Amino acid sequence: MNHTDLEAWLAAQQPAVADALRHLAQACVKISRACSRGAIAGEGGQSTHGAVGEVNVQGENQQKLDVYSDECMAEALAQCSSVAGWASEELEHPTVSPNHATTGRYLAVFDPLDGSSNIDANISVGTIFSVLPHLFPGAEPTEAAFMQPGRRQVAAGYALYGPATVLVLSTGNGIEFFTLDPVSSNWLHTRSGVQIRTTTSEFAINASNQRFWEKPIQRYVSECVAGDTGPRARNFNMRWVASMVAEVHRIMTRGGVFLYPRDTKEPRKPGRLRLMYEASPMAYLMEQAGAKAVTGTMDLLDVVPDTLHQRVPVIIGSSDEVERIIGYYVDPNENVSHQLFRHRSLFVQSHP
Ligand code: AFP
Repeated sequence: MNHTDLEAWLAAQQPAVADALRHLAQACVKISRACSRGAIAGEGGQSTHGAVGEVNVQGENQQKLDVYSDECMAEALAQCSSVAGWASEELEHPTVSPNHATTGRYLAVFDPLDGSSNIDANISVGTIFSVLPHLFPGAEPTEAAFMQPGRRQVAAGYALYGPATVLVLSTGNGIEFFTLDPVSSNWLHTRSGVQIRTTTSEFAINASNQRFWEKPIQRYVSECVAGDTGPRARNFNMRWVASMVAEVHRIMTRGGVFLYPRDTKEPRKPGRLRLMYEASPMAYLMEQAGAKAVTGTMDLLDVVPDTLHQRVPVIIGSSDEVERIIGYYVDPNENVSHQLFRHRSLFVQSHP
């Protein structure tokens, strides 16, 4: 079968947005190459495999591939005339484009290498990105310029570095899949208009946190685990990759629900995942695929960020299951925090 490529699809998009996506996709090709070379990645004796030996702004152990991936994204975006600035999981503050700060119409936000604790084990990792409008074009973007809810995104996507490298994009008109041809380094268009099944019998959650979960999540998971002996009267399956990109891509291809709810493990943190470069872009893609994305008490795309690295509870996937979980949060007998957290996060966080 002959596939058209990314360029053909970008030609039909708004040119400045297409330019941002083109540069992001180019960075993902370089990251994919480094991931696929594993322990032999790197040049001139400089391996890009293994730990840096330092913690990043999130308080997490940084991998050399985290740093390399961040550099690939920054290098690509610095060349992009439509992007005025960007923010990364790896850096505390946003970067102002050296050449296009006052001319770029868009801002980019990204997690350069999601799931990087998987690298040593050679398990799938990915890159997540989001494109937001620069609301003050002509002025250098400040941190405040990035504080926009996910609903404002003009595009979002991810690259999954798995057995094949896959790029998933949306500019608000549905979901497109591209597969990287490792020989030509071309992104070939492999699926269009992807829709997520509304029903599923598969869920993904880090069950080791069970004792810290809120009541609605306790109920939901215990009912799934009870299977055909419980109120759901059917068996469920559970998955956990520890890489949100891989979890989301599985849901894109065969349905499912992914949960990283707010818990009491570290009460200062309202969730594990970051709003701006993990939850918001994935929520945008989920909605574009006909699925749902919520915190439990509100749509993820309506959460207004307080800070760049803000965390948020995440419940995303097949709409029947997400609707059911929302119902458990609304039920006054189940819910411990609905009134408090209905409108927005009450937390303004400091790092990590
Ligand atoms: P990193 O971006 O720091 O690698 O974190 C990955 C992640 O945020 C997300 O991809 C996973 O769903 C989640 O962490 C896994 O966390 P635990 O398995 O430690 O709960």
